[in-house]
This record gives sequence, structure tokens and C-alpha cells, in this order.
Amino acid sequence: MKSYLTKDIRNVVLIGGSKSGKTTLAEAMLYEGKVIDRRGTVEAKNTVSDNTEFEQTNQKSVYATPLYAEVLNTKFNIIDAPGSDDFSGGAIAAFKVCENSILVVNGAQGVEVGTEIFARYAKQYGIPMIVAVNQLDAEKADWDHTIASLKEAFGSKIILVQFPVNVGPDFNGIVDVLTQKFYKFKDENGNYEELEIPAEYADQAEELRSELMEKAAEGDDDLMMKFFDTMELTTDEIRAGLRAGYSKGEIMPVFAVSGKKDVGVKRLMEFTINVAASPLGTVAKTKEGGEITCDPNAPVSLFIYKTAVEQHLGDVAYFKVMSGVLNEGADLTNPETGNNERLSAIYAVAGAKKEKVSSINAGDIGCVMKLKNGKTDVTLAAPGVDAIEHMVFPDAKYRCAVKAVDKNDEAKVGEALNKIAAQDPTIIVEYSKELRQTILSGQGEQHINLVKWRVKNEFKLDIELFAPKVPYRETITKVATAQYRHKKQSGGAGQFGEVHLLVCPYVEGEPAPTKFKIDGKDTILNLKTSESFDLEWGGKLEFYNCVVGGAIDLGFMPAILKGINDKMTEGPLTGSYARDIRVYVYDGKMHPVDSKEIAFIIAGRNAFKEAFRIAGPKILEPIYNVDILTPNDYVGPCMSDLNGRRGMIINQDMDGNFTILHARVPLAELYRYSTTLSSLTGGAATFTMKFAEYQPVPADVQTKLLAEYAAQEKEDE
Ligand SMILES: Nc1nc2c(ncn2[C@@H]2O[C@H](COP(=O)(O)OP(=O)(O)OP(=O)(O)O)[C@@H](O)[C@H]2O)c(=O)[nH]1
Ligand SMILES: [Mg+2]
Repeated sequence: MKSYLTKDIRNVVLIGGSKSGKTTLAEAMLYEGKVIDRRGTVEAKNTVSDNTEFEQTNQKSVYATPLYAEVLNTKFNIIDAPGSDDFSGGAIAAFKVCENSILVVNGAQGVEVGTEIFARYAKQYGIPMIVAVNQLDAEKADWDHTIASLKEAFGSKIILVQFPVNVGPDFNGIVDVLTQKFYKFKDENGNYEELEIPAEYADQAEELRSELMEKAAEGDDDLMMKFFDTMELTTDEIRAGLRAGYSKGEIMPVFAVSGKKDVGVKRLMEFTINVAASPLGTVAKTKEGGEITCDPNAPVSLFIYKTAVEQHLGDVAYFKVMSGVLNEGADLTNPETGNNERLSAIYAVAGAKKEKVSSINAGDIGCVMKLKNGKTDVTLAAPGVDAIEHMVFPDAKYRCAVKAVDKNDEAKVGEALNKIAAQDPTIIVEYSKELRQTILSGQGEQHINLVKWRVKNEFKLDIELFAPKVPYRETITKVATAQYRHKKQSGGAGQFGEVHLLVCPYVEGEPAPTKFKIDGKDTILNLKTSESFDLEWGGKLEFYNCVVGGAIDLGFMPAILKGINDKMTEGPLTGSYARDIRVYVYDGKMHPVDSKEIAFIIAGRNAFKEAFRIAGPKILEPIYNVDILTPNDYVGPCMSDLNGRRGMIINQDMDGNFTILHARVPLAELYRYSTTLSSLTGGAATFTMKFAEYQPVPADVQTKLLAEYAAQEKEDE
């Protein structure tokens, strides 16, 4: 295979809702690009893109698969992304290496929530979109409805470059307003005749061409001047205007296709090549705030955006050459770790098929096998080149606890999960010391089930998934004092320490109060030293030494603090971590011989424990900001479901057919929420969740938690 010049490369990610036909369209693109001479189908489980067992069994894409085709002497790199939001990590990684996207819309459905979700991601990551209205050969295909839904969702960005003729099972014609041609398809293999536009479509074509011209003129000031002067633009000028508007994300040009019958696919690719940006001159940010320009003459650098373990091949790392020319045998360095890697053989990729190449130019996508440290999100480069900025993925929306079915497999399961997480940055595996559980988080239940499937099938291990514990916190609501004397004088060396302390709630932004009633007397405490700690688990502990008259040596203060810290990880109510507390040590006693560190640790710990117990302790629970994107029809059911989860709706925004509900919901009520939301709305809604703050639990919940904890303690005894 030849090596393509940077200017002759287009990197395009196919995005859109589930089952809009991305994989089928990709198959037609490969056929048009002569990479394959027979098209497979999703049903027959023989597409190039959906080549893993899980994808074939489930007839859906779960990995973003890199592919390529050659058209017009250009290398058309395609990344076929999954349409399910659970697997959005694939599309998001692809945005890092693609300058362009094709938003595939099911012409029998119009805009779906998946269309909206991925269009939002594309916008967020700054990737312009061409729209392919697909499946126009389907019985229920409806062009007018689809265009209306596109205009409703994306407004005046939507501009038609084509319209279809004979929509439905006999779909065989496309009127192209830009080329002013009628493409009449003769078969289901992309062969067509190029004809004059038939008279019956001439008026519609004329009208759309004026709209196209006007829109193109808006993309560029010079064109606008010319358009006002002459009311006419040439086809090349329209193309230039579209290019400008598209690249700024102001125009979404719309095409009519059937991936299944290979109608309009080649024309879509040709337009993309003519209008979409090549990687040449594009700029990637580095971690250090610098820039790497996609220039074949610069020092070589590549970015690994995806890794996988593949049948017969082992570890495969997929990358884009960000600058320079990558030659086989190159020795590169990871700028972040200093590790060296030799890339002895490099490949172009079409799904499972890899073709060895001797060099890859800046801007192109390829892969390499068996790197020593070829992790996702890693830069490899010539000396002196900085690492590319890391990818940013959405926060997890599904969280569960995981354990090995067979206890003896625990270590192996941990290793398997870590390997999967290293490949898929949207999977997070963490052992929580606090909860004593391994927590597995991802984008949804399907995503987590894929992990379970992989552990079983790729690592031959069984895991069990179950509801995770909630990281509750405890705090106090009022002032309390306590004292404790630790005295041990039987046998050997004695121990003696006595601590008197006061606890009071910590309130952010308020100075430490010093006036208290202690033992019925108004007392002013003199803060001799004060220490403030940001707790690892959130919140604060402030510690003041107010001892007068040398009742306790300064040297014992760290021991007292240590004793308090011991109890901070084990609140008196449910054994949860404590937070937001001020502790004043105001008095105590020493013994000339027996006072030692251990005595003050014990005295500090017990005095604090007692003070906490009587200071109106409260359980706090984590509250999340939850934003739900739902079609307007489902707002009612979503709201009543949130009510049942102790959720509070803060406000709502309307966005065309969709509503965004902004709510606050306790984490304890969010287990399997993505699954419930999906079944509540027939898969039409999605959401994001992000930790907001800790809030006291309502009294009835506190009672229930206390009872649960007491029962658990009993069981553990
Ligand atoms: N009639 C018709 N059916 C199509 C067309 N494209 C895809 N399909 C069918 O639609 C279903 C989904 O197709 P896929 O290509 O897997 O869709 P996808 O967008 O890749 O789906 P995900 O990967 O799950 O997001 C399959 O049953 C296809 O046969 C088309 O152009 N016309
Ligand atoms: Mg697919």
C-alpha cells in the first residue's frame, strides 16, 4: 500500500443514533473504495467493522473501528463509532484524531435522541458534521419528516445539497443541487447514470440551489459581495463557501443515501473529500500548553487513541501520526514517562485486516502491535516533542460493586479489570478502602455487561456485580465537650494521659468561634495554635490547642491529633468517615513519669469519640447533579420517577423536541438509574451525573441506616 500525502487524507468518524446504519454505510464505503469486493451485512455477522464476537452476537457496534477506503486518490479514513451512549467513549476518542464527522440519521425515524447526543458531543469537541440521511430505501423512509426534524434540532445550519427520488423500497435517484445532476442508480452496487435533472424536479432543484448559494455566501465575505452583485455563484465558489461554513460548524450539509443498497455513498465520499478538511496544518494542543502542527516536515509524533487485544494479534495500539513521517523501525519515546519504544512494523487498518506499510505520513491513522507500554492516551515522539493533551471523557453514569465468584480468583479478576480499563478510558476500576469494595464504573449497564462478558470470555473468569455501598459521611450539629483519662499503672511502665476537648461544627468561610459555655460557665478559648486539614475524603478538620498553664505539653498535641484522626475514619453512627469538625483541646493532665505518646493517643481518641456522640451527629449523603435529556413526551414520567428517588428538580430547559431536566439526586437512589431511565423512555433519554455535595439525610433515612448498621455490626460480631 502506498503512503498518502497529508493533504490527501480525510479522517472521518461516523456518528449517530443506534441502528441508524453507520456500520452498513461504512461497509458500502469500503466497497466503493475497493477495499472489499463484496459487502457484508450486520445480520450475516460479516461486516468489516463489527468484527468481534460480542458485536456479532449482539448485532451492534460496541467499539469504534478504524477503516479506510481510497476514493479520488485520497485516503478516506473512517472510524465507525457505536451509536449507543453506553459506548460513547469510542466516538469521543475518535474526535481526538478525526477532523470531520458524518452524522448518520435513520431516514425512517428522523432525529433520535442518539442523533442529538452524538451531535452534542461533536459540537463540544469542535468537530464539524456532514449529515447523511440513510435507509431511504426502507419501507417507512420519510425524507420530509427527517428534514423537518433536522431543522428543528439544528436550525438554519441544515442545508440540503441533495434530495432523493422514489424514497422507499424503490429508492434509486438523487437530485444533486450542487453538481446540478440527476444520479439514477441502476443496481444495488452503486452503479449509476449521470443525467440532466428531469423537468419535474427542476423547480425544486432551482429553489434549493438558491438556498445553497445564499448559505455558501454566508461562509465567506468575498463570496457574499459577489453574490449580492451578481446573484450567482459558480459550483466551485459554492463549494468554497460551504467549506468555510462547514469547517466553522455553521453549516451541516445534508446528503441522501442508502448504505444497504449503496445508493449515493460514493457521492457522499466525494463531497467529503472536496469540502472537508485534510489534517494538514491542523493543530493539536500539548499537555504543556504548546502546539503540534500536523506537518510532515516536523519531528515525528504519534498519539495512541485506542488499544485492543485482538485475536491472533495480541496487543494492538491504534494511533494517528500527529506530525512528521513515521517510518517502520522508528525508535520513539513517551515524553511523559521517558520509556522508549521501537515500532518495528506499522500497518494501515481496515477492521481486523491490517496491511503492512513502510511509512505513514502526518495526519494518517495506523496501528502497531505488541508495544511494551502502548496504553491508550499516550504520545510517542522524537526527543524534544511534548505529550499531546489527554483525552477528556464524560463522567461515569453507572456504578456497581464487583467481586470474583471464586475467592481464589480475586487477584486475577483485578488484573483483568485493570487491563480492560487500560484499553477503555470510560471504564474505571477502583478499590475503595472506605467501602471495602471494588467499584466498577462506566457509561451504562450495557457497558458494564460488556466488561463482565469480556472477563468471562477473554480472561475465563467469573465475576459478580452487585449494588455498591454508598460513601456516607458523618458530622456534628452542635457544640459538645468531653474528657477522658487514660491510666494504666498495673505492672511494667505506666501510662497516663488526660484530655479535655470541645467539638463544634465547621462551617466553610466562618472564623473559628472562641466563646463557649463550658461546664455552665462562659469561657473564652485562646487559640494558641491552629491547624487546618483538607480531608482526603472531602471536608475539613480544624484542630486548636487552647491549653493554658502547661496542663499538657505541646509535645503531646500531635498524639492527641492522631487519636482524633483515628476516629475521623470511623464515625460513631455508621462507621463512615467524619468531616467538617473543629476540635479545641482546652485542658488535660499529665503525669511526670507515665505520660507518653500512646496515652495521649488513647485519651484523644476516646474524648473525641464521646464528644462526637453527644454533639448531635448526623449522617451526610452524597448528592449528585443529574441532567436528563429527554424527548418532551417523557418529561412527566421522568419527573415522577425522580420524585420517587428523593430527587429535586432545580430547573428545566427546552431544546426543540427535547427537555433538559436539571435535578439533584442522592447517590443512594441512583443505582441502575440509567437502566430505569432507558426503560421508562424506550431508550429515548439520556443523562449525566456529577458529584455536587454532601447533605444531611432525612430523619427517616437516618433511622433506617442506623438500624442497618446495628444489624451489620451484630452479624460481624
Ligand atoms: N433498509 C435499510 N436498512 C439498513 C440500512 N442501513 C442499515 N440498515 C439496517 O439497520 C440495522 C442497523 O444497521 P447498522 O449498520 O448495524 O447500524 P449502526 O448505526 O452501525 O448501529 P450501532 O452500531 O448499533 O449503532 C441493520 O439491521 C441494518 O441491516 C439501509 O440503508 N437501509
Ligand atoms: Mg455499528
